[in-house]
Amino acid sequence: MTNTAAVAQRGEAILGLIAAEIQPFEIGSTWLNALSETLNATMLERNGVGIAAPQIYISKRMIIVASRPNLRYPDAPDMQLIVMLNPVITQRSNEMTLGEEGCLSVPDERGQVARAQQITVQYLNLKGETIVTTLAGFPARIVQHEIDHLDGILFTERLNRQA
Ligand code: K3U
Ligand code: ZN
Repeated sequence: MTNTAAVAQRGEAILGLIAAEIQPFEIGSTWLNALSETLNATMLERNGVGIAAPQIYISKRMIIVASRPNLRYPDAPDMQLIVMLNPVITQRSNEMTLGEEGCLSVPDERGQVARAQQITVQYLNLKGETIVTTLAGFPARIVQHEIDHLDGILFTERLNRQA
């Protein structure tokens, strides 16, 4: 069984850092694969739909996206889990959409955040292949939330307080 990790909580310095790019020599390494397993196990244990490495005290640009239907987003797609290394949003729609977000690092708060409705994201998978994919709706929201973690931003800094 894979180990889970402690999750950094709001106020801890690691959540405010810009995470480091994953270097080519790290791809395929035992430790990078183990990091993705630990991230996944930690996300599943806490019933999340995404997680970023800085949330488990590793300041590296790795995220996991795991959209599934839920109470707030009953029509969300049930996607295979995606591990993204060095993700970059290369296009975002002008159309924005408000939606509820939560965070494993901020367990006592939820709120409405405006995000691009559709994005194109480029990343490396665990094999080091470059993937370009376009996502809309809830999966696009998760990716934007997780990339914010890589840039030291919490959803609480983006809350739409009028909503
Ligand atoms: O499952 C959660 C959820 C919360 C609000 C709406 C739908 C689902 C728990 S919070 C969650 O899974 C975060 C995980 C985090 F913080 F580690 F990144 C991901 C997330 C939830 C909702 C919108 C965007 C991102
Ligand atoms: Zn979060």
